[in-house]
Parts: sequence; C-alpha cells; structure tokens
Amino acid sequence: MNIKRICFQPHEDKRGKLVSIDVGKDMPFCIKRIYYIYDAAPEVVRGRHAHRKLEQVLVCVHGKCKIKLDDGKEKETVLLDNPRVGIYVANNMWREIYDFSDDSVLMVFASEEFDESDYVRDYDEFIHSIK
Ligand code: T46
Repeated sequence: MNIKRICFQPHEDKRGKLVSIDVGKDMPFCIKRIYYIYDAAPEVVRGRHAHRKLEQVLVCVHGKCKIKLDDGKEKETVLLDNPRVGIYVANNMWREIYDFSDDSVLMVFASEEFDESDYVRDYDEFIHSIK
C-alpha cells in the first residue's frame, strides 16, 4: 500500500519548535474540521470504520499510537510518533487506531464536516462497497 506521509517543517529556535500548516500547501484538501483525541487508554481500539467521502490527515502531536489501514486489498500498520509527520487517510479506507501511549494526543484534519451517514461501520459492508 502506498501510504502518503506529509512532512511539516518546524520553525526551530532556542525556545522550541513551531509547526504551521498552510492549507493550500501542506494539505491535500481544504480543512473543514479539526478534532483531537486524548486520554485514550492503551487497550482501546478507536476507528474501526471507513468513510465514503471523508479524507483526513492524522498527526500524533504528542506521544504515540498506531494506525492500521486497510484498503480492502492490502493492510498496513503505521506508527504515529512524530509531530512533524502527518498520515493521509483517503476515503474508502478502513482504519483502526490503537496502542495509544498515556500521553498521546492525536490531531485530525478533516476534509468534511461531521456526518454520521458518511461512516461505514460494518467491515463486510466496507468490503462490499469497494467492489
Ligand atoms: C476517525 C478517527 C481517527 C462528533 O460529534 N464530531 C466529530 O467530528 C467526531 C470525529 C466525532 N463526534 C462524536 C461521534 C461520537 O459520538 O464523537 C463520538 C466519538 O466518535 P467516534 O466513535 O467516531 O470516534 P473514533 O475515535 O472511533 O473515530 C474518530 C473519527 O470519527 C474517525 O473519522 O478516522 O477518529
């Protein structure tokens, strides 16, 4: 699977690092929504769904977690542990996010507003829908 990683260039000086994300330059879509996940226990699995239309970029801005991506043909797991790297998750991609460290903060940039009807929460339905 060809997973797209987006590298953000931090502005670094003796006070620390600052990452700015320019929508037209760094993101493959116009951001309509931003949310973040924190206080996720190490044993939980989040996600377990696909989206019909939504595209997202996930950045673990603190701590770490893993994401398993499944396009219906191939599966790949990526460790998210770098606030300078975003993982692009296209539509029609099953995702499971797990192995959260206690201090993890997962920031998500989304191409669409929240819409429950965009979710495919049944794996068999997902496989059927991409055929
Ligand atoms: C994804 C992973 C990484 C809202 O009201 N607005 C929102 O923008 C979102 C994302 C969620 N919600 C509500 C819906 C549920 O009542 O928050 C609750 C938890 O959402 P969900 O169970 O979908 O959370 P995750 O972590 O399983 O999945 C979320 C995103 O939904 C999903 O698109 O890729 O984070």
